[in-house]
Amino acid sequence: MNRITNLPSTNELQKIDAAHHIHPFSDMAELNEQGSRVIVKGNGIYLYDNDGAKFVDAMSGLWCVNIGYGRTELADVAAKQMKELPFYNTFFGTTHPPVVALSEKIASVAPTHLNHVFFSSSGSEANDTNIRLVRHYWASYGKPNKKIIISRLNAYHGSSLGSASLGGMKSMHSQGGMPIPDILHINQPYWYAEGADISPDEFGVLRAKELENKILEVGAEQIAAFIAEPIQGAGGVIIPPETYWPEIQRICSEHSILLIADEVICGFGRTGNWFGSDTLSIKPDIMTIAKGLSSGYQPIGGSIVSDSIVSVLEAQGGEFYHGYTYSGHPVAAAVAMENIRILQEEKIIETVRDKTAPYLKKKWADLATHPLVGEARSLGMLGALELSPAPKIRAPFKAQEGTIGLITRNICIKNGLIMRHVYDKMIISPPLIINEEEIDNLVSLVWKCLDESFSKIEEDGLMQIGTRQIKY
Ligand code: PXG
Repeated sequence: MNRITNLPSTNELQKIDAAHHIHPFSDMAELNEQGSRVIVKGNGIYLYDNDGAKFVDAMSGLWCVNIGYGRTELADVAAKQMKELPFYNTFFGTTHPPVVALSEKIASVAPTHLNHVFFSSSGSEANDTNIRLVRHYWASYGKPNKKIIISRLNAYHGSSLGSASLGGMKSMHSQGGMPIPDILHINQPYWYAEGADISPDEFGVLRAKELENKILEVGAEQIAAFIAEPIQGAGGVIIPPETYWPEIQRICSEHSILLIADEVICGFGRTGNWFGSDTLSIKPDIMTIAKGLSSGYQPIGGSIVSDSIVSVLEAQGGEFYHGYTYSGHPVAAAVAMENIRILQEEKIIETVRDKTAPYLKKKWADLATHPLVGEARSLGMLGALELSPAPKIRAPFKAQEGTIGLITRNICIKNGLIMRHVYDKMIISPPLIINEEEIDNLVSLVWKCLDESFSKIEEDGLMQIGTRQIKY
């Protein structure tokens, strides 16, 4: 391999990393034993490690580098802003031009009734804001008992105490005393694994009705909001049946429950429109944003809030005792603004909607004919493959859930493809700038990796059918 930097050797970096760096979501002993992958450079849809190996980044970093790597315009804007005004806060009656411009810009691309932005530095913080905001809203409205937030099992809303409580990952709840009080969970609209013999459409309605049943059980007078990702990302790119969202929308309106669409992954073009809510015809009261807002070039997130919520808060008066030092950080705001300029001027979202997403959809759907694939689904620039030893009957493997996914993931890395596994699902979320030729290359790499994985699984005697245990 040809090294492309003058950095210390990979081995040295790994040693120092192991000695001093605690990684997110990692088994420390195992990782330190293996050594971390050292990524040093990115360009377009490609990443390079410290030894010069090149990877197709089919995950856009962590679902965020929507405009791809290497856009120096964003670096220039950041440098300019740092020289001009590297920081000032937005507390105590102050503002600054980058946050003014970005707020207006976000309001202009968001659904027409969402015109107010509360900024954070991440999706987790934004969802923490949402918990406090919806409770504060109902208290201001004269209904202080409306405090409960309903979410879904296998949702991901972040890693802070509040946002991870909203999330429905049982493994996360098992550490650190979660969920916090007044958060309830219903089942997810995951037809492939949980829909048994009923049709996706019937299943979508049934799963949405769980929200209504929960509201009737607990009492709408106690419930503040329902939160959901339009399409679940970290849970495994779970695309709900078409019947699901209209029914959820009806239930929220009829029972006066606020609807929070967590657009951290779906927002800023991922589904072929500005927001997943546009693609799926959802009308949320609040949208959570982060990731694609700056294409990951700066940490920035926020909550886009409806006119009607803001008018109640204004009418009530008084302070919302909430804010982060970096709410509306000028450098992050300027970079986000530049990212949106690029999305707009280069018509990146239109290209996804009209050209590359339909192209990916066709190519991705062909993968369902592979003998290891039980379902190949995609929407916009999101895709998932359900691995199965008996695809026709959507059977799970006998091996512990995640074993086959991990084997396949490691084969992908070996072949220069960064594709994630969520248990035995393989998922992609490539940069929105991926072109048709790159999609061809990505999908043929996926075929190759699936073939290798198939052989390895057979060789290891793992092609055995098991019974489904749902894990989050
Ligand atoms: N909501 C959604 C829908 C997300 O996907 C967050 C909130 C939290 O955002 P921050 O910026 O606080 O991380 C996310 C983040 C994974 C993975 O393994 C996914 C996320 C983060 C880390 C790992 O797929 N999504």
